[in-house]
Amino acid sequence: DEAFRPIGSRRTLLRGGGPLAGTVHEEVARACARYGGSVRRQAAGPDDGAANGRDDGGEAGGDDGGPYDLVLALTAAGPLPAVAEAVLAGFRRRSAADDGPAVEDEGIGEEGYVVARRDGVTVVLADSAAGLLYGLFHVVRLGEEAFGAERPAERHRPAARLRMLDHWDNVAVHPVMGQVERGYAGGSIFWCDGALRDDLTRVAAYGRLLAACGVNAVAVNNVNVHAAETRLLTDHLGDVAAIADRLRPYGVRVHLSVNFAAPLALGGTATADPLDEDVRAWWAAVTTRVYEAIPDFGGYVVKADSEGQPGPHAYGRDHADGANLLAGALAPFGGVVHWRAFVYNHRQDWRDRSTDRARAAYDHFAPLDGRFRDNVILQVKHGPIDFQVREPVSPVIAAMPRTRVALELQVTQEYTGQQRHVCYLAPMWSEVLGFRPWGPAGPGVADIVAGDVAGGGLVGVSNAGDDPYWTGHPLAQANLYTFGRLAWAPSSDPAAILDEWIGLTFPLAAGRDDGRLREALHEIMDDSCGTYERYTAPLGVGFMVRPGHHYGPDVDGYEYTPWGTYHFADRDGVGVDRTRATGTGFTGQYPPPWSEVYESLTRCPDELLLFFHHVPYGHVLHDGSTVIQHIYDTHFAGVEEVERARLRWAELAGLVPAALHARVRELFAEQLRCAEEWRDQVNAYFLRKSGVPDAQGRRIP
Ligand code: GCW
Repeated sequence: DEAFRPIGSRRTLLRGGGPLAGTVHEEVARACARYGGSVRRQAAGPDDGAANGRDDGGEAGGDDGGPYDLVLALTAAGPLPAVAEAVLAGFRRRSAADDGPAVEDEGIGEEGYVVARRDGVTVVLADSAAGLLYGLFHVVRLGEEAFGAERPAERHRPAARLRMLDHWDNVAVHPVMGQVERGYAGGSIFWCDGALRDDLTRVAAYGRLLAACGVNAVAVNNVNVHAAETRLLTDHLGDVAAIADRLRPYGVRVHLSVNFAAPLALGGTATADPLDEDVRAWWAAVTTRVYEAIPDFGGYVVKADSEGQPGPHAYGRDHADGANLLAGALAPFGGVVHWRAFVYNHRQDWRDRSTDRARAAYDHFAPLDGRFRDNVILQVKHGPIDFQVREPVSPVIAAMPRTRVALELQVTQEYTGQQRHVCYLAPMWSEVLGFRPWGPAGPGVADIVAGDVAGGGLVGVSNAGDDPYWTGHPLAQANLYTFGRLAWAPSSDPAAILDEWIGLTFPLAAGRDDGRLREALHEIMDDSCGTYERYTAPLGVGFMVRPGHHYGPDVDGYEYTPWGTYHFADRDGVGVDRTRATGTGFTGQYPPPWSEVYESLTRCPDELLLFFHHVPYGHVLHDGSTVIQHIYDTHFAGVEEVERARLRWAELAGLVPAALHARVRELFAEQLRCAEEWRDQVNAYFLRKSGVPDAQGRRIP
């Protein structure tokens, strides 16, 4: 709320009707009530259902025609104040000149906005009220700067149309996974002990938070759909509708994870076979009722034939048959199916060297390209395994030119410190988004998933819960914020987004302390993901974590299990041979040049060496170090970095609220303990296996 001060202390005119413009009005009015400014609303124009020129303004101010410091206006809201007209005309002239004559009619675009400052007035224009809301948050981000020097009209539009968060929240507490699967921020904001929460205030606040980040869709239950959650589709649909009502004012649509076997499980049909007529009719009828209750419902999310979830394979059908069944039910209403590509054999025999979990998603889905209906979105985890801190980009993303593909990122820190460690994930995400599967001349991942209408967008597994700081670790909020900002503008610089987050989260301190807080937070967070990588699994090896809960080190924890995640360390070397020449052939799932780069021991990037190759401990990396010495050096360095960050944080007492400072201080103590544990286990393990001592003679237990 503090970040609204520059707006709340000024005079605002809002032109535009309808519920979302109402939200903008409430936001500004609330800030004005707090900081002494005024807002006048004129709900006018053909698309807002209000009488032309109707004026309900004046609650907080009562100005009669200005002057205003800020004008927020829908382009269709009838005659605009002169300054807004001038900005609009200027924008149209320039966009015509920039992009060629065809752009003249294009307008500002769905969810987009134009922001400018002219003749001492800050102007935000949008074609839709959602754009107006995002424009308001743009002004909030600018702060005082928004009311300073003149600014030429700038247009902002989201790169991806679908910017969604998946909640792995269970309705009923799961005996193993609890209320939120892989949740590290307390309970669910939606569900508690088997039911919808009575008080949904927090859900509305979440909608507001998401709009500020640019997120516009939320799936409200876990992709592992158990018995209680299956019924959200039918007799508990009212709960979903209640959540949708709270999120709608912030432009956030609700999606639901569904059980593929729901028609069978709920007793509606004798089978869940996707080609069965009764099954088709069941989904059609159920989906019609969903849209009666929630007219702007987003669609279904499905984890099928994966880790024990039911799917089309039981009936001899494939994923396209399964996805198209649900897509058919949703199509009349404009809904989409997010069908997850996270499909692999989790009952593998570790003795079998030919089966490679990394290959699985491509092997299952690439042959189906072209078979999916156009309202199916294939939701692909960013790496071929499972959200490890270092993986190559999934080859599936480049393998499905005739399928809409969404990129799935894990905002919740299952494998990256579980919100007890500081790990700012944006640099990793931005590397993924910038990866060019066909080499420097081809499109990047961001172009594929966010691009035009054919893109499936970005999906993040949410890290938010009912914790007072939303995300357990207060600094983990930056990951939530950045997820939304990168989905909106994938080429943004992670450090610049972090800077925005710092300004919005600590507006007073960030403004008043001469940059001390900003500087320290950048030092602590900018490369924290690199630090995490250094003290955990080296060179692209993954899953050296404690089985089950996945926190802390256990080098051999998954080595002889059915999950298909191995490092194959022995006395001579370490790594997984995924080459075509001598290994599992996974490198062949990439187009050139990467199929060649990854195949080659000399060209493979160091950080992925052990993902693609099994090498001796003495193998020399590009920087001249050996694999074994690299393991020792990075593990010592990673822990030192954590210790430095911890001390840096200690210096910030007084610059941030005391309780927040204490929470992070406690978490740093745990992070340091855990990082030391990682360092010592990994170093000791490889010293014992290899017998090669540390060149620097440091103590390895
Ligand atoms: O990362 C793994 C998690 C599971 C999760 C699964 C998935 C929801 O350990 O908890 O299940 O991925 O993405 O489906």
